[in-house]
Amino acid sequence: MKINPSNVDIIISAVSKEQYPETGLKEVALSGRSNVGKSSFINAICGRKGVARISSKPGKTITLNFYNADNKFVFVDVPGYGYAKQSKTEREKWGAMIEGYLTKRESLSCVVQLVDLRHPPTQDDIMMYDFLKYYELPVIVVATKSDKVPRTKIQKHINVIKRDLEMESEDQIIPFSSVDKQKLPEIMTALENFI
Ligand SMILES: Nc1nc2c(ncn2[C@@H]2O[C@H](COP(=O)(O)OP(=O)(O)OP(=O)(O)O)[C@@H](O)[C@H]2O)c(=O)[nH]1
Ligand SMILES: [Mg+2]
Repeated sequence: MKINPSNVDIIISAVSKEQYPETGLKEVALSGRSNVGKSSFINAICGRKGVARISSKPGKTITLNFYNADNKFVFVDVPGYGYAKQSKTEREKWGAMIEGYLTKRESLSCVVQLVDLRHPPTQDDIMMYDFLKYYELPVIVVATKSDKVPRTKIQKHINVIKRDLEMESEDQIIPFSSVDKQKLPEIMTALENFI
């Protein structure tokens, strides 16, 4: 699968379910804590720098952003969790929106769960992974910012993430860097299984 960068665009920033677009395409949702690199991942995969907005302030994204990836599938940028400065009301609003989308969306075909390769998963990461597995959603775990980890240590960090998430053997984990994009072919192959 090849994505033509000039055929990638935002469809809508949705604030409610009535606004979710009906494209007839399958959807791939990005989940992960705030600042882990979800928007950068979309830009890297689509080959277009500015298509998904990269937050200068974490926690800024409070909408579900739908991106048409060259009519092959739709990326859904989900607002990040675990942002400390969010109020309780904001967290509740976030929870209702995400839960509704992830559990009821028929066109959703898989979730890319992003975790930071540099650190062990947080409690929120573990909860999110368990939530996705509870709802039997196919998950690809992508460990971001691999350019910040020495090559010889990458496998060790991957093993920690696998262990702490208690990852199911059928789920794939791929280290990735939106800066060097070295593992782009592996990511595309993993996505192809679901679209
Ligand atoms: N070195 C490095 N930095 C990255 C990588 N991916 C993202 N970043 C940086 O991490 C910061 C956050 O990236 P975003 O893509 O905005 O993260 P996000 O998960 O979309 O954040 P929210 O929208 O707030 O949930 C930015 O400064 C990015 O430039 C990566 O692979 N390597
Ligand atoms: Mg973002």
